[in-house]
Formats: sequence, structure tokens, C-alpha cells
Amino acid sequence: MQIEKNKIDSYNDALLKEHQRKFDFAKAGINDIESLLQKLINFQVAIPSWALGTGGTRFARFSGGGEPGNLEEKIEDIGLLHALNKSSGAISLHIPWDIPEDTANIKALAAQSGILFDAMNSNTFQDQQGQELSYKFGSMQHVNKAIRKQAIEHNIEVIKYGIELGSKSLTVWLSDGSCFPGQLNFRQAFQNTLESLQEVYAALPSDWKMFVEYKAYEPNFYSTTVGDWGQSLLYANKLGDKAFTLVDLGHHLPNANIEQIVSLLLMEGKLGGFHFNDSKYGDDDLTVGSIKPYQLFLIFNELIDGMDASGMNHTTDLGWMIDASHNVKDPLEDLLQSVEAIMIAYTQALLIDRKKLIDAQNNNDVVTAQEILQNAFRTDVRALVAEARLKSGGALNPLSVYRMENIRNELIKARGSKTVATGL
Ligand code: PSV
Ligand code: MN
Repeated sequence: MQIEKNKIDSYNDALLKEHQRKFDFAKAGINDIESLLQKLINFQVAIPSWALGTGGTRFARFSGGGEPGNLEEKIEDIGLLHALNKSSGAISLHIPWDIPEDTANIKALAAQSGILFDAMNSNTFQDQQGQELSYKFGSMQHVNKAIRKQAIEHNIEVIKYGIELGSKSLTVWLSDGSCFPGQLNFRQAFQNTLESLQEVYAALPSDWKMFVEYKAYEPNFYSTTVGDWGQSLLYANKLGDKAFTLVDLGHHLPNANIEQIVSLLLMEGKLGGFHFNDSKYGDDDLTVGSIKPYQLFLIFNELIDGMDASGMNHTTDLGWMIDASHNVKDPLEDLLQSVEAIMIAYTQALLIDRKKLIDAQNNNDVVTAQEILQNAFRTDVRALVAEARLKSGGALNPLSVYRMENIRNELIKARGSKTVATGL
């Protein structure tokens, strides 16, 4: 299913007068509005191939109907999102959940909707049907060399799919760790993991990056072998210039200062990618910005500050991806909300008066520093984000077009109510 441009235009026409009023108000006082809008137009967030179906919890999964039954349909769904918001022009594939059977065809299909292939994700945290050796006690950390080899070979296979599709990065998230004290020798687990990652690293093409994703706990509850940013950075530093740390917002212990982590990783030139989601308790995988929007804004503040300090391109120099999924919403509506939350936080952070902030910091003027941040955070930037979408041919209000066009019903009509997308 596709949504025609003229339909989007006619929905926009009905909203145009009201939008113009809000946009005129929002742009007043912004020095270089054109360059700000261009940054928003350029910014793209990759959609994970596993978030297009209704997510499950460990207790149940309630499929919503019309879920994509194969990779082609997943690309179709992302094409719909991208047509509406013009900020979802990339897909991140998880292998083997989404093995491209015919890469040339998949590539062509994605290109038709303006979708690029972002980071490839390997999976050695589950046993797949027909798999020879089990990952029950880990993969790259495993005491058995044959199991480590199987995990290495899987990652190399994922790189091969990625090369065919035009991806430029591999994200490795390992669930390896232990559930009980004494189960693992920490140093041996680290060493085995490092050596395994080194073999995968050696198979990376010269223009590729490897992202080492950390997570504090789950599924292991006593130790995780890539458990925090310090451990991930150790691996990345030992691996070499093409290896970076990936920050997933849900992968920290409660109340961690993620913005500070981001700042220091950027300072070290070792932040590679980002998985956006939100959470109240743990790795809850909730819609971006639904629980802690101020934290998201503070993270974007550090991202912009750190990227600008080292002359990085906001759009292309880090891998931006959503990693969220849950039980209760239409996944496409949820993704539209997540992308919107990211665009809002990015825009607000772009509005921060950095010169004044530095002055306040240098004068220990804590109150002014806080005022500067909160003034930006409390600015309603939705009309700026909408204007950028309008300029790039998207919908002023993507969610309402999605509903008015009854897209979910159309997908159910085309695919049936019983399809279940691959993923968690
Ligand atoms: C693990 O919790 C994670 O964040 C990793 O990025 C996985 O690839 C993804 O979620 C899906 O399980
Ligand atoms: Mn993740």
C-alpha cells in the first residue's frame, strides 16, 4: 500500500492557514531559520525491522492485525511512515529475523520509497531452528570454542547481507553474561568476547563501522559481559578505529546520567550509534519521549554540543535508530510518535543559545544556565518540525493522515488479521 502525494497535499491544504500562523510565531526570534529547517529536513531516523509488528512482553503478545508478514511488507510499512513524516528514510535489519532472500529486489523496493539500509543487527541471543549449538550459556563469551566460532560466523554472514544491501555498519548486542555468582570467570568471559569480536572486526569492509551495544541486565541478572559504557568502550578501544559504542536509552541502571555518558563518548570520538526508546523502570521499550522528554532533550543538547565540537555531521556521522516495541499501540502510530518526539527534542536542542550557556558556565551562574536550557525545552517547536516536513513533501500532521486514511484497516484488508511479524 502507498499513500499518494496529492492526498497528503490535500490534507495539508486544510491545515495550512492554521499552520502558517503557528509557524510565523515559532520562527520569530530564530536567527537563521532556513539553516535550522535544513537540519531538520536532513535528519533521518532508522526504523528497526522488528518494531513493525505488535511487540510482546515475556507474558503475551497481542497481534494487532495487518502486520507485515515478510521483509517486503516491512519495507512497505516504512515507506508509508516515510511518505508521511519524511524523517524515517532508513531501515535497520535484524538477522535472521529478516533475511533478505532476494537482495537486489529488496534494495530496489527500498529505493522506490527513498529508504536506505542502516546498521545490520546480528542475533546470538536466541537459538534458531536447526541451529547446531546452543547459546544458553552465551555466545562470544562461551567456554566452548565451537560455540564462539558459530557466533562469529553468524556475524560475518550478517556483514555479507549488509554489503549486498549497501549498509555500512554492524551492531552487535550480546546477551552474554551470568545469572549467578560463580557461574562465570569475568576475565575469561571478557577475553573470549574480545577475541570473538576481533574476528568479526577483521571481516568488516574498510568503510564499515562496528557498534558495540551495552546493556546493564536482562536476560542475565547477575553479570553482563558488555554491561555498561565503560565495558563497551574497552572493547571498542581494543578493537580499533572502526569500532564504537552504541547507546540504547533503555540499557542503563536506574537514574544513570545518560547525557554525561554521551558527552564523554563523543569527546573520545567513540560514540557510534543510538537506540531511542523510553522507560520508567528498566528496558521498557516505550515510545520515545513518552516518559522522560526532558532527559531526551538534555541528551540532544550533549549530542549537538559534542558533534559540533568535533565538526561532525548531525545526520550522517552517528547511526540514529528507534529500538522500541510494545503491546498496546498500533506499531506504525507508535513509530510516528517516536520519530516526532526525536525531531522535537532535536529542534529544541538546536535552539539553545550556546554562547550564553558557556558564559553562564564560566561565571558559575547556575540559575542562568538552567534558564537557558529550560527556555529551549519549554519552547513549542512543533510548527518548526511541521514546516520542515511540509517543505520535504510530508504531512503537516502524519498521525491524523494515518488515521483519516484508515491505513491500519487497509493493511488488515490486504494482509489479513492474523499475520504476525517476525521480531521479539
Ligand atoms: C536488546 O535489548 C536490544 O536493545 C538490542 O538492540 C537488540 O538488537 C534489540 O533490543 C532487539 O532485541
Ligand atoms: Mn537496542
